[in-house]
Amino acid sequence: MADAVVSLTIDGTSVAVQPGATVLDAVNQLGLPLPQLCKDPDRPALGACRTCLVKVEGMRGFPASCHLPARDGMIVSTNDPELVRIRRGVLDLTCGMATPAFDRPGFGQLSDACARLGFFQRRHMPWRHVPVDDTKSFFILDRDACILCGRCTVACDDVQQIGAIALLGRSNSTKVGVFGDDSLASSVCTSCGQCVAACPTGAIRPKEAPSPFMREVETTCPYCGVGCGIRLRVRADGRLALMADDVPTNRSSLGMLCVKGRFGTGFVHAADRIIHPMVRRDGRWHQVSWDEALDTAADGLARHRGRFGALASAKATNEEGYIVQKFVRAVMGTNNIDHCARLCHSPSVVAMLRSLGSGATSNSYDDYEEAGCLMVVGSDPSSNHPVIAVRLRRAVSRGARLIVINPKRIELCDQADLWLRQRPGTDVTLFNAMARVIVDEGLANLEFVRHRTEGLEAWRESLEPYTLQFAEQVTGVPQEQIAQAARWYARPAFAGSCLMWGMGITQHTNGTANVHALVNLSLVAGQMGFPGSGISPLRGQNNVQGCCDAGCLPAHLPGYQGYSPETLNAFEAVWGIRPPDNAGMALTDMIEACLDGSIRAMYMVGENPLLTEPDLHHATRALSNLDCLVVQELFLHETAELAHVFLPTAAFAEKEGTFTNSERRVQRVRKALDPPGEARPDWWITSELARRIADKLGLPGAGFHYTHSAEIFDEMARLVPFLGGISHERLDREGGIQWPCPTSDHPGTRFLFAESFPIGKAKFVPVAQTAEAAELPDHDYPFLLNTGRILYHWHGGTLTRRVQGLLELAPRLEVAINPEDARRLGIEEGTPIRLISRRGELIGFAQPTDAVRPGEIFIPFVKLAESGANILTNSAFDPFAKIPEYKVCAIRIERVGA
Ligand SMILES: Nc1nc2c(c(=O)[nH]1)N[C@H]1C(S)=C(S)[C@@H](COP(=O)(O)OP(=O)(O)OC[C@H]3O[C@@H](n4cnc5c(=O)[nH]c(N)nc54)[C@H](O)[C@@H]3O)O[C@H]1N2
Ligand SMILES: Nc1nc2c(c(=O)[nH]1)N[C@H]1C(S)=C(S)[C@@H](COP(=O)(O)OP(=O)(O)OC[C@H]3O[C@@H](n4cnc5c(=O)[nH]c(N)nc54)[C@H](O)[C@@H]3O)O[C@H]1N2
Ligand code: SF4
Ligand code: SF4
Ligand SMILES: [Mo]
Repeated sequence: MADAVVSLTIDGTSVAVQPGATVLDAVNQLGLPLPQLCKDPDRPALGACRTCLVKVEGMRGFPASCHLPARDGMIVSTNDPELVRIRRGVLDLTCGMATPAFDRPGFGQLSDACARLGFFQRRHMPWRHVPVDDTKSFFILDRDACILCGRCTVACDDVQQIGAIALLGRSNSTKVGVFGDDSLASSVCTSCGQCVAACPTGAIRPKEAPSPFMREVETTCPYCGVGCGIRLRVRADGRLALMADDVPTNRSSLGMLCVKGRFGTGFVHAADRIIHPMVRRDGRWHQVSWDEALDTAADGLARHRGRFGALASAKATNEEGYIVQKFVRAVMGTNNIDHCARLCHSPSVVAMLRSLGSGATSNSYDDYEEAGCLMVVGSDPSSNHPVIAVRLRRAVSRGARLIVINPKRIELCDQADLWLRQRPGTDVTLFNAMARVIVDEGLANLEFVRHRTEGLEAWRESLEPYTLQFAEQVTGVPQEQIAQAARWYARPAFAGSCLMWGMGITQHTNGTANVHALVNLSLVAGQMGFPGSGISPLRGQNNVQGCCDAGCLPAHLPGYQGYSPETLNAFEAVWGIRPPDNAGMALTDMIEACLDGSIRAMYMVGENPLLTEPDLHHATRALSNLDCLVVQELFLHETAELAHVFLPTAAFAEKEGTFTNSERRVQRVRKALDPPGEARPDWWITSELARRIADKLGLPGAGFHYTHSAEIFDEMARLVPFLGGISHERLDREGGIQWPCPTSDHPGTRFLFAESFPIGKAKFVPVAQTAEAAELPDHDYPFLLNTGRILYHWHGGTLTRRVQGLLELAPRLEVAINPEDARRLGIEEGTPIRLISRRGELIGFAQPTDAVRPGEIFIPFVKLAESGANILTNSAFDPFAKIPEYKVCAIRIERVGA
């Protein structure tokens, strides 16, 4: 409020507000109880409900304060007797249309306002009873309590750009409803709950009443890399309320959430959460003390120092990732440290580090909204980055062109100007051909290419074979579409072009080549380094960006620093121990090393490879071979069942720290609850383990004596230049900050590469189309299997299967199959079918849809039956990034019982 210049008096109290504020803003700043039924705090005023009326000296009548600009020297009253009489009349009429949900404590501004004015008696309206729509799992629509203020429809339409609900009918018969007056469940509603948060009466309200809550804690969503701000509410009984609220001031999410962030945090209270340390002896789990568990783990791991590997967790905080890698390097003497980024964006990191010197998203979500062209490749944001999808929809409604490149029809195709539907595994050809169009048609940004890049000539020669004709043959995409996409991308209608990609690019045996092809394209078009442009490998887990930054990678120390003598010196100076100087094993290599015995002990923090690794029979054989497996987790999941020691950890809502999201924004994670039972934060557990092993082996201690995660952040910020200016204290004061932020007075960085690249000039790297995939359909296994995700589940489902409402929204494994194939095989909607690959089989339920082409099948890899998709997939991997080919393998299909 530093430069507030407008001051006014309300009910005798003076208040200062920013220019542009309304009188209602000033009233709210003073915390006065003025009803404002149709005003969503995050939205412009609708001025529909006429309840926020005020009296202003020298002004006639009683204006609605939500529409009234605050002016210097105004004298305002909210409780003038005549005014109160009129407001009562308005509320009386309003109540005449609705039965406020009085019985929902903590809910309903209308009921609060009525209670203040003594309207309790109007509880039931015998003349009006509309059945409640309870077809969605988390909330209901109870039209008896609706005052037709329209806030929910604005939330659905204008904010989330979904348009599931509208005000239907006219005058007397107007009501909130869905298209065709059907149930909510039949609509396109995604259960994001923006309407629930907006409704002032409780007409749309959560099924589970929030009950009086004791406090609210602002933190960061634990699910995806968008990194939305959420407000957790802690109820009187010490549990989280079912519904979390959004944080309007969060600069990444701008007050939006999806279903998982809003309603999906209940897994922390799951009945089967493990809250005591355990040791497995004679095939049975025994609950033991922390001392015994830690000593047993320390013994087992110390015994195999040198034949040891660790996985960190992209679900845990930056501080916890940093501590795990420090333990592995300083105490276990190895760089065998990795995490799920290997299975995810490792090709992006490998290719971008080589070409540009930075593996991170170059731009910000704000750039997506400013861009003139958006190209979304091998990524399904509506289900996997839902709040980014909102921003893309908003950009389209402002006139940006949207190009979707995906073999599967995804929701965004409905908004797209152009959808290229290539054959899986042919992306190199597609992007090389687009690049050739840009070069041949003179669309290249020569200025950028000349000053900022090198290697153009050799690369240009390598494009020779990729004519449009050749590309059409290989990819199946019509030539004209390839050329059109290239032209739009290189020359957007306004501002710049944003290129974003996901697992459809990376999870292939040619994943690194795919990313190079994309980066080359953006270089030749010069589409980075200015507002509305840039390249984004959309990050998956809530903290996978942070886990990479913190050094949980085998080839890099924290901050992507290599093992040069100078860097090792710097780490030795802080740690007191020199990290080893040779690159360690990647996750996928470690799995193989378990089989050949070169790894005998593993420490696994917050990952579940026995659902998420490819070819699960193979992975199970590997991990069963270990002499010591220590798992640090919330749940006794598939991998933990094989462990020797289980260390129960605190979940995101039970600890302090930071996550870093997909736009490089470091954000605070705050403690709302005490960890249950004996669970402890990951950083505490790893530090204890480190100290015990160092003692046991007589190694120097390396300083694992932390009392708060802020101290760990400070140590990391000392060693990682791009985090140097960030601290918990600063984040608490200013909100999230985007790295690079080298000094404490640096504001953070919205986009990278404005002037230069970390390696000086960016490199064009020629890449050629290789085999489309390691295993393609053949006579025996005629279908191509594509695996991925759905909105309502998280990976194998370890978290989301424990949230009842999410499970209700997606209770069984649906197998997307083209209707033509279904007809030929005599399969109908819901028919149980068996999917069989060379490695395993599982049963799902057919869902005929033209989202997939004939010959292609799509399933999410969540385990909703006896197994998950990875029982089928192939462990063949990309030679550079070591990422498995999750997106392509061959299967055959049988009707169950046939
Ligand atoms: N609801 C939900 N959200 C999530 C997750 C979750 O489990 N559930 N997981 C998070 C994580 S860790 C990640 S990494 C992200 C992943 O987010 P996305 O990258 O969007 O994930 P996927 O659904 O695996 O795959 C994306 C798309 O790749 C397409 N594809 C398949 N083969 C090809 C190909 O050869 N070429 C091209 N161009 N496309 C192809 C598929 O059709 C699919 O639509 O999501 C994050 N968000
Ligand atoms: N077929 C197929 N397989 C895939 C993919 C695909 O597209 N297709 N995608 C791959 C990708 S991109 C990814 S990222 C991987 C994901 O693979 P994983 O990382 O193995 O999957 P998650 O289920 O997210 O595992 C996270 C675990 O962390 C635990 N956890 C949550 N919070 C905390 C915490 O604070 N501390 C600790 N210690 N643990 C915590 C959860 O209980 C959960 O078990 O899957 C990969 N597997
Ligand atoms: S359901 Fe709630 S938000 Fe929607 S129109 Fe009715 S009262 Fe307003
Ligand atoms: S978009 Fe991602 S970060 Fe945002 S609420 Fe949904 S799961 Fe959480
Ligand atoms: Mo991922």
